Amino acid sequence: MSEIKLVFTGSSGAGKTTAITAISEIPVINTDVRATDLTTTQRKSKTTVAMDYGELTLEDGQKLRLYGTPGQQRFDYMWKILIKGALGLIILVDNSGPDPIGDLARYIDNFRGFIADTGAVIGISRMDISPEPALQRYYDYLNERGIQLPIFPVDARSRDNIVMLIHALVAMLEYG
Ligand SMILES: Nc1nc2c(ncn2[C@@H]2O[C@H](COP(=O)(O)OP(=O)(O)OP(=O)(O)O)[C@@H](O)[C@H]2O)c(=O)[nH]1
Ligand SMILES: [Mg+2]
Repeated sequence: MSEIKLVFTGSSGAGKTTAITAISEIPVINTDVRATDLTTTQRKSKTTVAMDYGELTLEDGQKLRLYGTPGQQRFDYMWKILIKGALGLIILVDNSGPDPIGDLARYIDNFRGFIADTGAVIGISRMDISPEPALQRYYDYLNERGIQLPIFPVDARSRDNIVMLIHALVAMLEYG
């Protein structure tokens, strides 16, 4: 594998655009616009309407093409388009949102075919703002559903955190 397409998905405000911007070695192409929908994006001024795109080359020369989906449900037609040809999925969940476990459930349901066939990792962001629910709640939820996926606490602004998440995913894809 010399070129790998990875997709970041998850709820609005979880940090998909932030994460791709933190690690991309090229200027990120994004489609963020001023948010007009204050109910879903009240904590930030911009939201992704189509996609983010960035690139990262790992130490071993593997080139990663990084795509971010919009988080808002009304742009969910992009999810199917962006997941085509992807080799791995990163689900980001905003721990400070009103229903983070429900958010995770929604993305697992939406991408369940892809997750079953390939691989995914889960990053829980904004835990510094809201430490609850604890990581164990997410593991309990996955266990109830018989799903085994790694979960990491991450700060989407941290390059190291996001690179670690990606290494975990790439290792899963290669050896899993
Ligand atoms: N305090 C804190 N802020 C974070 C953390 N992770 C991300 N953020 C902030 O949360 C916001 C996330 O915004 P975006 O990156 O636009 O989120 P998105 O997932 O792309 O959202 P949509 O495009 O609307 O779906 C940014 O303001 C980040 O700086 C974290 O762990 N802690
Ligand atoms: Mg975004």
